[in-house]
Amino acid sequence: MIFNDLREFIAEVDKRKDLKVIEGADWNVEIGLITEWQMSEPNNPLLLFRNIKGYSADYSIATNLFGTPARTALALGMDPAIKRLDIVRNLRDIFGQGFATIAPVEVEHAPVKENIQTGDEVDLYKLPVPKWHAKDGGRYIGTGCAVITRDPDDGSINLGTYRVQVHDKSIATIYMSPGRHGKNMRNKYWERGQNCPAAVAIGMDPILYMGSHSDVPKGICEYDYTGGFRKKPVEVTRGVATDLPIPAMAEIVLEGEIIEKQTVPEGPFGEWTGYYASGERGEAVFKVKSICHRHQPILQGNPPLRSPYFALAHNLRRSASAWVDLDKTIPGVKGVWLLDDAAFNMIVVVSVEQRYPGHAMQAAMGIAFSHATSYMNRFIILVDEDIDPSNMQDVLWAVATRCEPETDIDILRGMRGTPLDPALPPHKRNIGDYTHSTAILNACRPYAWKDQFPVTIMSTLEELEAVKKKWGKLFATGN
Ligand SMILES: Cc1cc2nc3c(=O)[nH]c(=O)nc-3n(C[C@H](O)[C@H](O)[C@H](O)COP(=O)(O)O)c2cc1C
Ligand SMILES: [Mn+2]
Repeated sequence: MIFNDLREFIAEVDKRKDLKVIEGADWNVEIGLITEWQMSEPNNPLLLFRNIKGYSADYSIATNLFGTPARTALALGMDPAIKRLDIVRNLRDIFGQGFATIAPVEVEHAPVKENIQTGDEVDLYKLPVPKWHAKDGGRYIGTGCAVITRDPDDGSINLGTYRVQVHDKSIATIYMSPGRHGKNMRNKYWERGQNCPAAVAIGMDPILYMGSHSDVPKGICEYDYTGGFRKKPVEVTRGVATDLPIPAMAEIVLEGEIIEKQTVPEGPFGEWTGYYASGERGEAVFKVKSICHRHQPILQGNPPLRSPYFALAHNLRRSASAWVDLDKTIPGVKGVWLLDDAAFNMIVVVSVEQRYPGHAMQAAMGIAFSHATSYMNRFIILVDEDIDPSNMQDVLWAVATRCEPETDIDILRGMRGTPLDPALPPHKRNIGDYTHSTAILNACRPYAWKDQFPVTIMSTLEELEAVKKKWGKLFATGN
Protein backbone atom coordinates (compact mmCIF):
# COMPACT_ATOMS: atom_id res chain seq x y z
CA MET A 1 0.00 0.00 0.00
CA ILE A 2 1.34 3.42 -1.01
CA PHE A 3 0.18 6.52 0.86
CA ASN A 4 -0.24 9.83 -0.94
CA ASP A 5 -0.08 11.95 2.17
CA LEU A 6 0.23 11.86 5.93
CA ARG A 7 -3.54 11.68 6.48
CA GLU A 8 -3.94 8.55 4.41
CA PHE A 9 -1.27 6.86 6.50
CA ILE A 10 -2.87 7.98 9.77
CA ALA A 11 -6.30 6.81 8.56
CA GLU A 12 -4.93 3.37 7.72
CA VAL A 13 -3.22 3.13 11.12
CA ASP A 14 -6.54 4.11 12.74
CA LYS A 15 -8.32 1.39 10.78
CA ARG A 16 -5.84 -1.07 12.21
CA LYS A 17 -6.63 0.17 15.74
CA ASP A 18 -3.08 1.39 16.22
CA LEU A 19 -3.89 5.08 16.86
CA LYS A 20 -4.41 6.93 20.12
CA VAL A 21 -6.05 10.36 20.21
CA ILE A 22 -4.97 12.59 23.09
CA GLU A 23 -7.05 15.66 23.90
CA GLY A 24 -5.85 18.73 25.78
CA ALA A 25 -2.09 18.12 26.04
CA ASP A 26 0.32 21.05 26.31
CA TRP A 27 2.70 21.91 23.44
CA ASN A 28 5.17 22.97 26.11
CA VAL A 29 7.18 19.73 26.71
CA GLU A 30 4.11 17.61 27.61
CA ILE A 31 3.55 16.31 24.06
CA GLY A 32 7.26 15.48 23.87
CA LEU A 33 7.09 13.65 27.20
CA ILE A 34 4.05 11.59 26.21
CA THR A 35 5.82 10.69 22.97
CA GLU A 36 9.00 9.64 24.79
CA TRP A 37 7.03 7.58 27.32
CA GLN A 38 4.92 5.85 24.68
CA MET A 39 7.87 5.10 22.44
CA SER A 40 9.49 3.14 25.23
CA GLU A 41 6.42 0.88 25.62
CA PRO A 42 6.03 -2.26 23.53
CA ASN A 43 3.43 -2.03 20.73
CA ASN A 44 3.05 1.70 21.26
CA PRO A 45 0.40 3.45 19.13
CA LEU A 46 0.65 6.38 16.73
CA LEU A 47 -0.23 9.50 18.75
CA LEU A 48 -2.59 12.17 17.47
CA PHE A 49 -2.81 15.24 19.72
CA ARG A 50 -6.01 17.23 19.35
CA ASN A 51 -7.32 20.34 21.11
CA ILE A 52 -3.82 21.28 22.12
CA LYS A 53 -3.74 23.61 25.12
CA GLY A 54 -4.28 27.21 23.99
CA TYR A 55 -4.95 26.25 20.36
CA SER A 56 -7.99 25.99 18.18
CA ALA A 57 -9.38 22.53 17.49
CA ASP A 58 -8.36 23.01 13.85
CA TYR A 59 -4.73 22.16 14.56
CA SER A 60 -3.33 18.81 15.60
CA ILE A 61 0.05 17.16 16.02
CA ALA A 62 0.96 13.59 15.08
CA THR A 63 3.95 11.89 16.72
CA ASN A 64 5.34 8.40 17.11
CA LEU A 65 4.35 7.72 13.52
CA PHE A 66 6.83 4.90 12.94
CA GLY A 67 7.40 3.83 16.55
CA THR A 68 7.04 0.09 15.97
CA PRO A 69 8.47 -2.25 13.33
CA ALA A 70 4.84 -2.94 12.26
CA ARG A 71 4.09 0.73 11.46
CA THR A 72 7.52 1.09 9.89
CA ALA A 73 6.72 -1.84 7.58
CA LEU A 74 3.27 -0.45 6.80
CA ALA A 75 4.77 2.94 5.91
CA LEU A 76 7.24 1.23 3.58
CA GLY A 77 4.51 -0.71 1.79
CA MET A 78 5.48 -4.01 3.45
CA ASP A 79 3.49 -6.53 5.49
CA PRO A 80 3.21 -5.15 9.07
CA ALA A 81 3.66 -8.67 10.48
CA ILE A 82 7.18 -8.88 9.06
CA LYS A 83 10.24 -9.31 11.32
CA ARG A 84 12.66 -6.40 11.67
CA LEU A 85 15.58 -8.14 10.01
CA ASP A 86 13.26 -9.03 7.12
CA ILE A 87 12.48 -5.33 6.63
CA VAL A 88 16.23 -4.86 6.26
CA ARG A 89 16.41 -7.85 3.93
CA ASN A 90 13.62 -6.40 1.74
CA LEU A 91 15.28 -2.99 1.65
CA ARG A 92 18.57 -4.67 0.76
CA ASP A 93 16.82 -6.30 -2.20
CA ILE A 94 15.25 -2.99 -3.31
CA PHE A 95 18.52 -1.07 -3.00
CA GLY A 96 20.64 -3.93 -4.34
CA GLN A 97 18.59 -4.26 -7.53
CA GLY A 98 18.42 -0.48 -7.86
CA PHE A 99 15.38 1.41 -9.11
CA ALA A 100 14.81 4.07 -11.75
CA THR A 101 14.04 7.52 -10.38
CA ILE A 102 10.71 9.16 -11.31
CA ALA A 103 10.46 12.95 -11.62
CA PRO A 104 7.68 14.77 -9.72
CA VAL A 105 4.59 16.01 -11.58
CA GLU A 106 3.15 19.48 -11.25
CA VAL A 107 -0.57 19.30 -10.43
CA GLU A 108 -3.48 21.76 -10.45
CA HIS A 109 -5.11 20.37 -7.33
CA ALA A 110 -2.90 21.36 -4.39
CA PRO A 111 -4.59 20.91 -1.00
CA VAL A 112 -1.59 22.54 0.71
CA LYS A 113 -2.81 25.87 -0.76
CA GLU A 114 -6.25 25.66 0.88
CA ASN A 115 -5.09 28.34 3.34
CA ILE A 116 -2.44 30.91 2.51
CA GLN A 117 -0.99 33.62 4.74
CA THR A 118 1.53 36.12 3.41
CA GLY A 119 3.24 39.31 4.55
CA ASP A 120 1.96 40.63 7.89
CA GLU A 121 -0.46 37.73 8.23
CA VAL A 122 2.45 35.35 8.74
CA ASP A 123 2.45 34.13 12.33
CA LEU A 124 4.24 30.90 13.11
CA TYR A 125 2.72 30.88 16.59
CA LYS A 126 -0.71 30.27 15.04
CA LEU A 127 0.54 26.71 14.68
CA PRO A 128 0.91 24.66 17.89
CA VAL A 129 4.69 24.41 17.62
CA PRO A 130 6.00 22.08 20.35
CA LYS A 131 8.90 22.46 22.69
CA TRP A 132 9.92 18.80 22.59
CA HIS A 133 12.56 18.27 25.28
CA ALA A 134 12.79 20.11 28.61
CA LYS A 135 16.16 21.73 27.86
CA ASP A 136 15.52 22.65 24.22
CA GLY A 137 16.35 26.28 23.51
CA GLY A 138 12.86 26.86 22.10
CA ARG A 139 10.02 25.50 20.00
CA TYR A 140 10.79 23.35 16.96
CA ILE A 141 8.34 23.30 14.07
CA GLY A 142 10.63 21.25 11.86
CA THR A 143 11.44 17.64 12.76
CA GLY A 144 8.89 15.83 10.56
CA CYS A 145 9.90 18.13 7.74
CA ALA A 146 11.68 18.46 4.42
CA VAL A 147 13.65 21.60 3.59
CA ILE A 148 13.51 22.34 -0.13
CA THR A 149 16.24 24.35 -1.87
CA ARG A 150 17.41 24.92 -5.44
CA ASP A 151 21.03 24.88 -6.59
CA PRO A 152 21.70 28.30 -8.15
CA ASP A 153 24.22 26.77 -10.58
CA ASP A 154 22.37 23.84 -12.11
CA GLY A 155 18.80 24.41 -10.90
CA SER A 156 18.60 21.00 -9.20
CA ILE A 157 16.25 20.62 -6.24
CA ASN A 158 17.22 19.11 -2.88
CA LEU A 159 15.14 17.96 0.07
CA GLY A 160 16.68 17.40 3.49
CA THR A 161 15.23 16.92 6.96
CA TYR A 162 16.89 19.62 9.07
CA ARG A 163 15.63 20.89 12.41
CA VAL A 164 13.70 24.18 12.26
CA GLN A 165 13.35 26.38 15.33
CA VAL A 166 10.80 29.19 15.71
CA HIS A 167 12.09 32.48 17.16
CA ASP A 168 9.36 35.00 16.31
CA LYS A 169 6.16 35.32 14.26
CA SER A 170 8.06 35.22 10.97
CA ILE A 171 11.57 34.29 12.11
CA ALA A 172 12.86 30.71 12.18
CA THR A 173 16.25 29.00 11.78
CA ILE A 174 17.31 25.89 9.88
CA TYR A 175 20.27 23.96 11.29
CA MET A 176 22.27 22.10 8.65
CA SER A 177 25.36 20.07 9.52
CA PRO A 178 28.54 20.51 7.45
CA GLY A 179 28.34 18.78 4.07
CA ARG A 180 24.54 18.72 3.82
CA HIS A 181 23.35 19.31 0.27
CA GLY A 182 20.98 22.05 1.42
CA LYS A 183 23.84 23.82 3.16
CA ASN A 184 26.07 23.69 0.08
CA MET A 185 23.27 25.25 -2.00
CA ARG A 186 22.58 27.90 0.64
CA ASN A 187 26.24 28.87 0.75
CA LYS A 188 26.33 29.32 -3.04
CA TYR A 189 23.63 32.02 -2.80
CA TRP A 190 25.53 33.71 -0.02
CA GLU A 191 28.77 33.70 -2.02
CA ARG A 192 26.86 35.69 -4.66
CA GLY A 193 25.61 38.14 -2.03
CA GLN A 194 22.04 36.76 -2.33
CA ASN A 195 19.61 35.32 0.19
CA CYS A 196 18.77 31.64 -0.21
CA PRO A 197 15.12 30.87 -1.05
CA ALA A 198 13.88 27.88 0.94
CA ALA A 199 10.63 26.05 1.66
CA VAL A 200 9.94 23.85 4.67
CA ALA A 201 7.28 21.18 4.16
CA ILE A 202 5.89 19.77 7.42
CA GLY A 203 3.73 16.64 7.34
CA MET A 204 3.94 14.46 4.22
CA ASP A 205 3.62 10.93 2.97
CA PRO A 206 5.96 8.53 4.76
CA ILE A 207 8.20 7.67 1.81
CA LEU A 208 8.76 11.31 0.91
CA TYR A 209 9.76 11.84 4.52
CA MET A 210 12.13 8.89 4.32
CA GLY A 211 13.58 10.24 1.05
CA SER A 212 14.20 13.57 2.72
CA HIS A 213 16.38 12.06 5.46
CA SER A 214 17.98 9.31 3.36
CA ASP A 215 21.56 9.41 2.10
CA VAL A 216 20.46 10.12 -1.46
CA PRO A 217 23.62 10.77 -3.51
CA LYS A 218 24.34 14.33 -4.59
CA GLY A 219 22.85 14.95 -8.02
CA ILE A 220 19.74 12.85 -7.36
CA CYS A 221 16.73 14.86 -6.26
CA GLU A 222 14.87 13.37 -3.30
CA TYR A 223 11.55 13.94 -5.14
CA ASP A 224 12.81 11.70 -7.97
CA TYR A 225 14.17 9.15 -5.48
CA THR A 226 10.83 9.03 -3.63
CA GLY A 227 8.91 8.68 -6.90
CA GLY A 228 11.20 5.80 -7.92
CA PHE A 229 10.92 4.04 -4.57
CA ARG A 230 7.10 4.42 -4.52
CA LYS A 231 6.84 3.75 -8.26
CA LYS A 232 4.58 6.81 -8.39
CA PRO A 233 5.63 10.43 -8.91
CA VAL A 234 5.39 12.95 -6.09
CA GLU A 235 2.79 15.66 -6.82
CA VAL A 236 4.16 19.18 -6.54
CA THR A 237 2.92 22.73 -7.02
CA ARG A 238 4.73 26.08 -7.40
CA GLY A 239 5.42 27.84 -4.13
CA VAL A 240 3.67 31.03 -3.10
CA ALA A 241 6.57 33.21 -1.91
CA THR A 242 9.26 31.32 -3.85
CA ASP A 243 9.15 29.47 -7.15
CA LEU A 244 10.27 26.24 -5.51
CA PRO A 245 8.27 23.07 -6.20
CA ILE A 246 6.48 22.20 -2.94
CA PRO A 247 4.63 18.95 -2.16
CA ALA A 248 0.99 19.52 -3.16
CA MET A 249 -0.23 17.07 -0.50
CA ALA A 250 1.88 18.42 2.38
CA GLU A 251 0.10 19.53 5.53
CA ILE A 252 2.02 22.79 6.00
CA VAL A 253 4.64 24.65 3.93
CA LEU A 254 6.67 27.66 5.09
CA GLU A 255 8.49 29.66 2.45
CA GLY A 256 11.03 32.43 2.67
CA GLU A 257 14.72 33.26 2.55
CA ILE A 258 17.77 32.35 4.61
CA ILE A 259 19.74 35.53 5.31
CA GLU A 260 23.49 35.26 5.92
CA LYS A 261 24.11 38.43 7.86
CA GLN A 262 21.22 38.12 10.33
CA THR A 263 21.74 35.53 13.04
CA VAL A 264 19.92 34.46 16.20
CA PRO A 265 20.93 31.92 18.88
CA GLU A 266 19.84 28.42 17.83
CA GLY A 267 19.62 25.35 20.12
CA PRO A 268 20.29 23.55 22.29
CA PHE A 269 18.17 20.70 20.99
CA GLY A 270 17.71 17.09 22.12
CA GLU A 271 19.61 15.21 19.42
CA TRP A 272 19.67 11.68 17.98
CA THR A 273 22.64 10.69 20.12
CA GLY A 274 20.42 11.10 23.19
CA TYR A 275 22.19 14.30 24.36
CA TYR A 276 22.10 18.06 23.94
CA ALA A 277 25.63 17.90 22.62
CA SER A 278 25.97 20.70 20.07
CA GLY A 279 24.68 23.43 22.44
CA GLU A 280 23.61 26.91 21.43
CA ARG A 281 25.18 28.64 18.42
CA GLY A 282 24.42 31.60 16.17
CA GLU A 283 22.37 30.55 13.14
CA ALA A 284 21.21 32.48 10.06
CA VAL A 285 17.65 33.77 10.10
CA PHE A 286 15.04 32.06 7.93
CA LYS A 287 12.64 34.93 7.22
CA VAL A 288 9.24 33.34 6.59
CA LYS A 289 7.21 35.13 3.90
CA SER A 290 4.32 32.75 3.48
CA ILE A 291 2.58 29.92 5.29
CA CYS A 292 0.37 27.51 3.33
CA HIS A 293 -1.60 24.79 5.02
CA ARG A 294 -4.43 22.39 4.45
CA HIS A 295 -7.71 22.66 6.30
CA GLN A 296 -7.16 21.21 9.77
CA PRO A 297 -3.41 20.81 9.28
CA ILE A 298 -1.54 18.05 11.09
CA LEU A 299 1.89 19.07 12.32
CA GLN A 300 4.16 16.04 11.90
CA GLY A 301 6.53 15.66 14.84
CA ASN A 302 9.56 13.39 14.78
CA PRO A 303 11.55 14.69 17.75
CA PRO A 304 14.82 12.83 18.21
CA LEU A 305 14.59 10.38 21.09
CA ARG A 306 16.86 7.58 22.19
CA SER A 307 14.83 5.15 20.09
CA PRO A 308 15.80 5.35 16.40
CA TYR A 309 12.15 4.72 15.51
CA PHE A 310 11.47 8.44 15.80
CA ALA A 311 12.39 8.67 12.12
CA LEU A 312 11.26 6.32 9.36
CA ALA A 313 13.48 3.26 9.07
CA HIS A 314 16.67 5.30 9.58
CA ASN A 315 18.63 2.44 11.14
CA LEU A 316 16.95 -0.23 8.99
CA ARG A 317 17.67 1.66 5.78
CA ARG A 318 21.30 2.19 6.72
CA SER A 319 21.62 -1.47 7.72
CA ALA A 320 20.29 -2.42 4.28
CA SER A 321 22.59 0.01 2.43
CA ALA A 322 25.65 -1.27 4.26
CA TRP A 323 24.58 -4.86 3.53
CA VAL A 324 24.32 -4.00 -0.19
CA ASP A 325 27.85 -2.55 -0.04
CA LEU A 326 29.25 -5.65 1.69
CA ASP A 327 27.51 -8.00 -0.76
CA LYS A 328 29.38 -6.34 -3.62
CA THR A 329 32.73 -7.71 -2.46
CA ILE A 330 32.30 -10.11 0.46
CA PRO A 331 30.53 -13.49 0.37
CA GLY A 332 28.54 -15.04 3.20
CA VAL A 333 27.13 -11.91 4.86
CA LYS A 334 23.99 -13.09 6.69
CA GLY A 335 22.84 -9.79 8.11
CA VAL A 336 23.80 -6.23 9.02
CA TRP A 337 22.12 -4.50 11.92
CA LEU A 338 22.54 -1.03 13.43
CA LEU A 339 21.63 -1.74 17.05
CA ASP A 340 18.30 -0.02 17.76
CA ASP A 341 19.12 1.16 21.23
CA ALA A 342 22.55 2.45 20.39
CA ALA A 343 21.90 5.73 18.57
CA PHE A 344 21.84 4.62 14.93
CA ASN A 345 25.34 3.95 13.61
CA MET A 346 27.13 3.82 16.91
CA ILE A 347 27.08 0.01 17.16
CA VAL A 348 26.91 -2.00 13.94
CA VAL A 349 26.62 -5.79 14.03
CA VAL A 350 27.50 -8.00 11.08
CA SER A 351 26.71 -11.66 10.90
CA VAL A 352 29.00 -13.58 8.59
CA GLU A 353 29.41 -17.21 7.65
CA GLN A 354 33.20 -17.43 7.73
CA ARG A 355 34.70 -19.15 4.70
CA TYR A 356 38.40 -18.22 4.84
CA PRO A 357 40.96 -16.70 7.22
CA GLY A 358 40.40 -12.95 7.64
CA HIS A 359 36.85 -13.12 6.27
CA ALA A 360 35.21 -11.59 9.35
CA MET A 361 37.77 -8.77 9.54
CA GLN A 362 37.15 -8.03 5.88
CA ALA A 363 33.46 -7.51 6.74
CA ALA A 364 34.48 -5.08 9.49
CA MET A 365 36.54 -3.11 6.99
CA GLY A 366 33.49 -3.00 4.73
CA ILE A 367 31.42 -1.43 7.51
CA ALA A 368 34.15 1.12 8.21
CA PHE A 369 34.20 1.97 4.49
CA SER A 370 30.49 1.94 3.58
CA HIS A 371 28.93 5.36 3.16
CA ALA A 372 25.95 4.11 5.20
CA THR A 373 27.99 3.26 8.30
CA SER A 374 31.29 5.12 8.06
CA TYR A 375 29.91 8.03 10.10
CA MET A 376 29.93 8.10 13.91
CA ASN A 377 30.36 4.35 14.27
CA ARG A 378 32.07 3.54 17.55
CA PHE A 379 31.78 -0.26 17.61
CA ILE A 380 31.66 -2.94 14.95
CA ILE A 381 30.63 -6.33 16.31
CA LEU A 382 31.28 -9.40 14.19
CA VAL A 383 29.17 -12.49 14.85
CA ASP A 384 28.81 -15.94 13.29
CA GLU A 385 25.87 -17.05 11.16
CA ASP A 386 24.11 -18.70 14.13
CA ILE A 387 23.66 -15.28 15.75
CA ASP A 388 20.74 -13.04 14.80
CA PRO A 389 22.37 -9.61 14.58
CA SER A 390 19.03 -7.94 15.36
CA ASN A 391 18.68 -9.85 18.62
CA MET A 392 20.60 -8.08 21.34
CA GLN A 393 20.54 -11.11 23.64
CA ASP A 394 22.15 -13.20 20.92
CA VAL A 395 24.73 -10.53 20.21
CA LEU A 396 25.72 -9.97 23.84
CA TRP A 397 25.96 -13.72 24.40
CA ALA A 398 28.30 -13.97 21.42
CA VAL A 399 30.45 -11.08 22.69
CA ALA A 400 30.61 -12.60 26.17
CA THR A 401 31.51 -16.09 24.98
CA ARG A 402 33.45 -15.66 21.71
CA CYS A 403 35.27 -12.32 21.92
CA GLU A 404 38.50 -12.62 23.90
CA PRO A 405 39.59 -8.99 24.47
CA GLU A 406 43.32 -9.57 24.30
CA THR A 407 43.20 -11.03 20.82
CA ASP A 408 39.81 -10.11 19.37
CA ILE A 409 39.56 -6.34 19.76
CA ASP A 410 41.14 -3.89 17.33
CA ILE A 411 40.91 -0.12 17.25
CA LEU A 412 40.67 2.14 14.22
CA ARG A 413 41.58 5.77 14.86
CA GLY A 414 40.73 9.14 13.29
CA MET A 415 37.33 7.96 12.05
CA ARG A 416 34.63 10.24 10.61
CA GLY A 417 32.57 11.90 13.35
CA THR A 418 30.45 14.90 14.19
CA PRO A 419 30.28 17.87 16.57
CA LEU A 420 27.13 16.13 17.89
CA ASP A 421 29.34 13.40 19.43
CA PRO A 422 28.71 13.64 23.19
CA ALA A 423 32.06 11.97 23.98
CA LEU A 424 34.12 14.45 21.96
CA PRO A 425 36.68 15.90 24.43
CA PRO A 426 36.70 19.70 24.77
CA HIS A 427 40.26 20.01 23.42
CA LYS A 428 39.25 18.28 20.19
CA ARG A 429 35.96 20.17 19.87
CA ASN A 430 37.85 23.47 20.28
CA ILE A 431 40.13 22.80 17.33
CA GLY A 432 37.38 21.30 15.16
CA ASP A 433 38.75 17.74 15.33
CA TYR A 434 35.49 15.77 15.18
CA THR A 435 37.11 12.36 14.74
CA HIS A 436 36.65 9.37 17.01
CA SER A 437 37.88 5.80 17.24
CA THR A 438 36.11 2.57 16.32
CA ALA A 439 36.57 -0.70 18.19
CA ILE A 440 36.13 -3.92 16.26
CA LEU A 441 34.88 -6.70 18.52
CA ASN A 442 35.39 -9.97 16.75
CA ALA A 443 32.80 -12.21 18.41
CA CYS A 444 33.05 -14.89 15.73
CA ARG A 445 34.54 -18.24 16.67
CA PRO A 446 38.23 -18.01 15.64
CA TYR A 447 38.32 -19.24 12.05
CA ALA A 448 41.50 -21.30 12.44
CA TRP A 449 40.07 -23.51 15.24
CA LYS A 450 36.39 -22.96 14.64
CA ASP A 451 35.67 -26.67 14.53
CA GLN A 452 37.27 -27.24 17.94
CA PHE A 453 35.18 -24.47 19.54
CA PRO A 454 32.76 -26.01 22.09
CA VAL A 455 29.37 -26.91 20.69
CA THR A 456 26.49 -24.70 21.87
CA ILE A 457 23.66 -26.16 23.94
CA MET A 458 21.08 -24.29 21.89
CA SER A 459 18.58 -26.53 20.17
CA THR A 460 18.20 -26.13 16.44
CA LEU A 461 15.21 -24.31 14.97
CA GLU A 462 13.99 -27.63 13.57
CA GLU A 463 14.13 -29.31 16.97
CA LEU A 464 12.23 -26.43 18.56
CA GLU A 465 9.62 -26.39 15.82
CA ALA A 466 9.03 -30.12 16.21
CA VAL A 467 8.55 -29.87 19.96
CA LYS A 468 6.26 -26.86 19.56
CA LYS A 469 4.17 -28.79 17.09
CA LYS A 470 3.76 -31.66 19.49
CA TRP A 471 3.20 -29.67 22.72
CA GLY A 472 2.09 -26.23 21.50
CA LYS A 473 -1.60 -26.82 22.21
CA LEU A 474 -0.95 -27.20 25.90
CA PHE A 475 0.53 -23.70 26.06
CA ALA A 476 -1.88 -21.94 23.70
CA THR A 477 -3.72 -19.04 25.36
CA GLY A 478 -7.12 -19.98 26.71
CA ASN A 479 -6.06 -23.49 27.73
C1 LIG B 1 14.17 13.77 12.55
C2 LIG B 1 15.46 14.11 11.87
C3 LIG B 1 16.10 15.28 12.16
C4 LIG B 1 17.26 15.65 11.50
N1 LIG B 1 17.84 16.84 11.80
C5 LIG B 1 18.91 17.25 11.13
C6 LIG B 1 19.43 18.55 11.37
O1 LIG B 1 18.95 19.31 12.20
N2 LIG B 1 20.51 18.96 10.65
C7 LIG B 1 21.09 18.14 9.73
O2 LIG B 1 22.04 18.57 9.10
N3 LIG B 1 20.63 16.89 9.49
C8 LIG B 1 19.55 16.42 10.16
N4 LIG B 1 19.02 15.19 9.91
C9 LIG B 1 19.73 14.28 8.96
C10 LIG B 1 19.48 14.64 7.51
O3 LIG B 1 18.10 14.75 7.24
C11 LIG B 1 20.03 13.57 6.55
O4 LIG B 1 21.43 13.48 6.75
C12 LIG B 1 19.74 13.84 5.08
O5 LIG B 1 20.27 12.78 4.30
C13 LIG B 1 20.31 15.14 4.60
O6 LIG B 1 19.95 15.34 3.23
P1 LIG B 1 20.99 15.98 2.21
O7 LIG B 1 22.06 14.93 2.02
O8 LIG B 1 20.21 16.22 0.96
O9 LIG B 1 21.54 17.20 2.82
C14 LIG B 1 17.85 14.79 10.55
C15 LIG B 1 17.21 13.59 10.27
C16 LIG B 1 16.03 13.24 10.90
C17 LIG B 1 15.38 11.94 10.57
MN1 LIG C 1 20.34 15.47 -1.04
